[in-house]
Amino acid sequence: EEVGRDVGAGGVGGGVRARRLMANRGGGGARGRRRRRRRARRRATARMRSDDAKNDARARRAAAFARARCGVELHAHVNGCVREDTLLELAAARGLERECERALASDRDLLACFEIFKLVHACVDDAAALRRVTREVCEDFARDGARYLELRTTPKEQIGKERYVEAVLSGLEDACGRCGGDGADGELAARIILSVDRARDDDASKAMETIDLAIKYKERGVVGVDLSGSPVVGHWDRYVAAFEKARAHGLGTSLHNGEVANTEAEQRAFIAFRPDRLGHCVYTVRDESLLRDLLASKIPVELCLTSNVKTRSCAGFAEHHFAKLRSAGHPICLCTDDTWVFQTSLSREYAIAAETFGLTDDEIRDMSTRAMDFAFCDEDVKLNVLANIRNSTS
Ligand code: 6MZ
Repeated sequence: EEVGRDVGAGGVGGGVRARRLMANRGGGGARGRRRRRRRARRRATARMRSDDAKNDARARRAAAFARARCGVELHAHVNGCVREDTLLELAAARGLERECERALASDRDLLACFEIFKLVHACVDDAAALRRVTREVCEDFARDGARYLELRTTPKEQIGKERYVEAVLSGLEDACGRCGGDGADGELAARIILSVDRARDDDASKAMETIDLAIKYKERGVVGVDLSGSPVVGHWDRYVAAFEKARAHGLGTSLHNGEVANTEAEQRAFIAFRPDRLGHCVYTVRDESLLRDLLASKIPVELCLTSNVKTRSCAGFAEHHFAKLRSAGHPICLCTDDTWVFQTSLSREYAIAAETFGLTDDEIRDMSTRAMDFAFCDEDVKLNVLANIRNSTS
């Protein structure tokens, strides 16, 4: 293919450069073409084998992390983590199966993801479905080795915001017991963060309504609030008062930050607000002065490797800002963001970090333990979870 392009560029019949290239790559004519094809096939097979070997090694490592049961997940969106079979079943009942299969097969950048979420929301469109999805997401994280989970989700008018919160909390209780459990039994403890969606909650009063629900349901497992949704719509100004109120009521605050370029002013304002945690910070780390502000702030950052690579915000795992923040000694934690949308899991994210940045199992376990410092739950739950991680096997 490459040769073909060169020949084209050299003119019909091929220029001197093209002929030389052909000779170097196996000569012209039918025999040359066959030879080149064979070589390309051999290269492709070798590449596939090395990818398979890499995937196998990653899968083995992920399985080991899952068995070790030391996972801590602080940044996962309920509907982005829907179980695939469930989504397809809900979609089929709503005549949306084809669209879901297409969405799953599609490659996606960040903005395309928000179209996929619309489809998931069209499938998880009533309280029963939402309760089931929340329960299953908790079960899936537990099976993948999580000891502590903070799930975030956006209360939606479609179901009724308060009914929405009730349904999510019921799903949480179905999976983890009262208020999401306290980890004393060695099982997964889970909590809920309510999200304000920059697109959906398009005025201050809608954001305030979500914050008021978070305050109301604090005793049942809501521990924090988050600002998320498409980063190209909405303004922080609209939400500051709501997030200040949440903080005044003892809720944890987390803001999606720096997911797209050219948002320096907003990123500066986010850091200045001093939330308890920031999500992503992809572009924050690329700007000298913002990076300085971030490092000075010591605000823990929720990092989502696969999400940032799949949405093409980062060129590859090796280029991810995980390395920069870790080497600066900045507080970070590894998260999945959306396990279904990005076809990942917490143990897989740990495996990728281990493989890409050369971390040992112990270093990964330490990171996970450290993440509990940034969790929004009560101290006694933290102590239980830390003891569980300490006592975990392999
Ligand atoms: C910003 C995201 C996101 O709330 O319906 N969400 N917001 N950046 C991301 N990075 C990829 N991934 C998910 O879960 C889906 C919602 O979470 C937010 C979006 O608002 C999306 O609609 P819930 O449970």
